[in-house]
Amino acid sequence: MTIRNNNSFPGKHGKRKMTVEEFKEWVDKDNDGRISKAELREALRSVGGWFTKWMSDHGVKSADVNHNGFIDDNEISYLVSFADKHMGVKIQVH
Ligand SMILES: [Ca+2]
Repeated sequence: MTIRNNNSFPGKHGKRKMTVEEFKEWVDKDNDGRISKAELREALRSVGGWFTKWMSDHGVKSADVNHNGFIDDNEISYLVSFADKHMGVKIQVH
């Protein structure tokens, strides 16, 4: 397998870098513009994260400032440090 671009997931190779837009595109599977616990959990799973149920609960709770159960566009910045710590993803904030 040849890795030609930065679309491969890290693990042994360090953190994956992406912009907020790319992060959203990756996690927001149904493109409804917000991230649910299930979507976050799926993303965690795809990077081989542990305790994905707990982690996604925790991630959404910590970012969901208006407590509607989803991470909206304006809350996604709160996920940056979570993604950094728990998903091996370095989100580049402009
Ligand atoms: Ca969504």
